[in-house]
Amino acid sequence: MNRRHFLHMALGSAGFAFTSNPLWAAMDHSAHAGHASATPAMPLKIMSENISLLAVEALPAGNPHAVLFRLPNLSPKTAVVAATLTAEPFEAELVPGKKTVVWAYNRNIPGPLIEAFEGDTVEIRFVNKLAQASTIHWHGMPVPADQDGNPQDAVPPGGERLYRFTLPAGSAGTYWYHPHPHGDTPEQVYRGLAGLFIVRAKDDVLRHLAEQHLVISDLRLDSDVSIPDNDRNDWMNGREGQFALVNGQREPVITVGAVQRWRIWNACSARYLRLAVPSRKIILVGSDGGLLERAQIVDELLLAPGERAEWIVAGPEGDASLMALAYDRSKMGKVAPERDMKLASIKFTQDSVAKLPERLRTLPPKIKPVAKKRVVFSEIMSMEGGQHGMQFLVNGKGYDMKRVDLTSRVGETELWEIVNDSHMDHPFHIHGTQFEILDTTLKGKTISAPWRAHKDTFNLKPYQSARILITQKHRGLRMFHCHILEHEGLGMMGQVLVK
Ligand SMILES: [Cu+2]
Repeated sequence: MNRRHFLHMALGSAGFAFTSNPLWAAMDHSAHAGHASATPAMPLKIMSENISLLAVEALPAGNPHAVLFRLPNLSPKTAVVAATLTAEPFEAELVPGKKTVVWAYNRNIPGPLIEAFEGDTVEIRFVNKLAQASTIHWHGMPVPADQDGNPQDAVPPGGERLYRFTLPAGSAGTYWYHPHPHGDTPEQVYRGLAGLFIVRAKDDVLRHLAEQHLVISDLRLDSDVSIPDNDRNDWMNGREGQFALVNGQREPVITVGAVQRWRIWNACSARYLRLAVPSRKIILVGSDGGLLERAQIVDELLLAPGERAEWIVAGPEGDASLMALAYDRSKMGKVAPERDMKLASIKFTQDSVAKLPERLRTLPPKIKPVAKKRVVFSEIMSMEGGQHGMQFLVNGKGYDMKRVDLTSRVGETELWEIVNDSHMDHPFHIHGTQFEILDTTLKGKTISAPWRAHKDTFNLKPYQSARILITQKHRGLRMFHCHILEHEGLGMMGQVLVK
């Protein structure tokens, strides 16, 4: 925080700059207002210098896979989960013997795991000890709009509020929570604020299996072990640090004896995870919104930022690696070539064989849509005043928290066409409900979804489109946006009012 700078626009040909326009003005932070000048300044915190990154080896690797901290339930009542989440800066020892200031929930990185059953009422007191306004958004969960941490409902520094919601039948799944304030979401997440939420069903057919939880998060550390601000490249492409951690650890060792159920979160700001366990197959049983109808055997699985998956892990005795394989998402500017990254070692200590029921779940039948909507992600590069400029837009507009972009009716099923009219991948996410992908279209070729699933986040390749069925079950205002958090922060977000 002591190295924030505001770049002026004359950046030369080495990189892009951003035009001065109402979008950027809307993103301004009041503390920065004094920087307005004839030379348009970018109203964002930006690193202007080349920082020297900490060597990857400075973080210890090869430790046993850490168990996530579970948030204790303080409620004496049955079917009520009550707890407090406090967001605050604190000094964590990420590198042995050194202190890094992180922002975290209850001093945990990743944040605590909350567990509840369908039918439970959840009461979370949120205490904001940050110097910025913040909210808690319950990513993917069917909670009322006024309990979902909208940017309009920010809790000021030093303030607190209660989030209260009841988990409906059929909502079992693998979720997470993170801040969603206006403009500051990228920074609050990359400094450490994100936690996990599992909703369980009492009749879950896989409930007998032992679980492993793998939260994959991104981290960048300067050579002085501090977390640096975003640079220009981060704002364009989304931030990727030199580390992709699993439960806060570099390359932990996961031991698999008997058959296990893994829940995997992509909690990175922008890093795509093309997950694979080389020479072994993946048994995919769940997505963002709980179990699939049938297990799917795949060689690899792409998890875009915000997406989750459930796997069954079994296999012959031996050693293996969980990899994030190189994935080209068409970043802009001069960027390092994509490369494979090892996330974890896996030790299979016995020859275990997964025996799964043929049907894991029966999803409700598809409902015929009564309305249609179209959402287009786009980027504009301009040469305004001889300067490069870039905007991230939804239906041609940058985010305005006072504007309603679309209107839906509660309980009505709609067909949404989501279009990525840009040259870079963008993951689409919507609040308050989950949807089902019907098909995707790329270069004139339409492909039906390979299996039915409840989703709240999915990736669109450049110029790809998708058709989804979606039903909002609560009234109120909902955001939909790109889940590369820097793009969301720069305006690639819209609002649907559910009446
Ligand atoms: Cu994006």
